[in-house]
Amino acid sequence: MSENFKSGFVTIVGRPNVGKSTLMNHIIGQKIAITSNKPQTTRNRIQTVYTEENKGQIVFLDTPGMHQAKNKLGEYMMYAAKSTINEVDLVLWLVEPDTKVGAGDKKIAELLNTVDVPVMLIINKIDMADGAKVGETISAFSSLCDFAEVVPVSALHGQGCDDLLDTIFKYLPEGPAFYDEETVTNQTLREITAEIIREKSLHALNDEVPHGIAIEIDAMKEPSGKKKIWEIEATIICEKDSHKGIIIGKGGSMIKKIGTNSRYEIEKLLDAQVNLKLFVKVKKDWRDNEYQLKNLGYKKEDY
Ligand SMILES: Nc1nc2c(ncn2[C@@H]2O[C@H](COP(=O)(O)OP(=O)(O)OP(=O)(O)O)[C@@H](O)[C@H]2O)c(=O)[nH]1
Ligand SMILES: [Mg+2]
Repeated sequence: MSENFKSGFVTIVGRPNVGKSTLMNHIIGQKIAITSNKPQTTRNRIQTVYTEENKGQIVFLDTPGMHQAKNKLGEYMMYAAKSTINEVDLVLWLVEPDTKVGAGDKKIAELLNTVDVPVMLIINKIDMADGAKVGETISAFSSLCDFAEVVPVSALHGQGCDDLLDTIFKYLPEGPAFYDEETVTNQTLREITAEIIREKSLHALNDEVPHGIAIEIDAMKEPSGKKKIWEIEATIICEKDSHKGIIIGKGGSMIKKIGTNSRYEIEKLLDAQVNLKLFVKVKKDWRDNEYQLKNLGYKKEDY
């Protein structure tokens, strides 16, 4: 390890749907966090590790999009995001070029103005805007915080991401790596599997149904002996009887689609064949039930 090796923790915060998870996945070169075009996709704090030989190690924290919580799950998500800002060496605030500074942005700025560590403004999705729009966004947001740096990127296409990494390293202290080079995430295979099924549900379903979904992995058996197939059983939890019907679909068509899309990606993750059985269960208003939330793994104590 080189003498000037740097290491530190970096949180990615911002409003829902601005591309936080996409950016983190792109930087580490693997899909760990699920993404979708629906807001409030990420529900937990997701840690990944980026290591560059002889240069340094960045531990990224992807967080749920900051929004006005409307239920206990929302409160948990806000806690998962907000609590990161006091535990890191650097904060990345991600915004979109077409974002007008709104009440939500002002709230985030207020929060970020309370931290001692440097805050960088990242303008994401520059592939969707011209230079003038990006410039206007920078001016508008610069009045809210005293940013250490401003970096425009496209998380989807990778534009600006090398510059971003170089800039991040400038702000990290010298120190040894926190994790060995092989470590990519703190998420277990079981957790990633559940999230893949939730992502495919988010992609397939519309309106309010996806927001009320959680995934429970009931069984996940590694192949043993001659059998080379993982046996996975999972339950899609929803909060209303009417949602259950929608998730199952006409003649089971919707759940079949979610199952096929999930299996394809879980097989890539596990690099093996998978036999996936999906069930659907209603847990009325689970998003406002402390006990159910904890059972489904949404626990503040984990942070
Ligand atoms: N065109 C374009 N789309 C992007 C870019 N980055 C992300 N997206 C899209 O924006 C949507 C939201 O991306 P996510 O990464 O899920 O956003 P997020 O900020 O993690 O959202 P939450 O988890 O809900 O807070 C997805 O449809 C992405 O494909 C980008 O650089 N360019
Ligand atoms: Mg996300």
